[in-house]
Amino acid sequence: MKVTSSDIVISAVKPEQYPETDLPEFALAGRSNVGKSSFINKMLNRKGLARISSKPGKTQTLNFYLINEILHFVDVPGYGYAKVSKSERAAWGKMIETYLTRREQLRAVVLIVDLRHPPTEDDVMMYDFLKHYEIPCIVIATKADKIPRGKWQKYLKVTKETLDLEESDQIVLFSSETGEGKDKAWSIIQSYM
Ligand SMILES: Nc1nc2c(ncn2[C@@H]2O[C@H](COP(=O)(O)OP(=O)(O)OP(=O)(O)O)[C@@H](O)[C@H]2O)c(=O)[nH]1
Ligand SMILES: [Mg+2]
Repeated sequence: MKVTSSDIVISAVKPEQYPETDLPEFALAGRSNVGKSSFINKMLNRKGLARISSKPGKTQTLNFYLINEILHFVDVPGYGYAKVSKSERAAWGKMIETYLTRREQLRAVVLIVDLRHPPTEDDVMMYDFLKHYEIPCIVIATKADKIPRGKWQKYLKVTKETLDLEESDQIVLFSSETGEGKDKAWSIIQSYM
């Protein structure tokens, strides 16, 4: 897809703040610091639209991005960041669960994992959560630029096996540095619109 316009619409923490439209929506889920915001920026050809940080926990709210006036990306705070209190973690869980289970226009979750490492327990839990609620899932294995091309398939296999990925779920090798996988990711997203 050729992105001609993109902008942040709102940072929301509760359903009353979600944009009132029925545009198709795609939420980004993944471990803190895995590269969700970088994925958004690469897909939109925007360097600094979604905030990126070397410190985990940068994204704290549900950030809605309107693209070409026809769809939304929703940047979601990452999970698995150790320096978070129990009560903060519970609040996070409630916010995400409310959004994922109630948002009717949610077409698919883009689950971002790090190609370099097997998916974590939290990644597997998130994948199983999506399966349980029958929310379609697109897996993005990012940071591929950190692995030699000749080893990509080997690492991808570990990712698939650790998640116990279902046949119907697509997986894309991606890099926010090089743009690897960008066209494929867009075409899968469009197939859910
Ligand atoms: N080499 C490389 N680095 C990446 C890639 N994607 C993200 N990074 C780096 O990983 C770090 C975290 O990226 P973010 O996009 O902020 O991660 P996030 O998942 O949004 O993090 P939170 O908002 O904290 O949950 C940054 O230093 C990025 O530059 C990639 O494809 N390749
Ligand atoms: Mg982020």
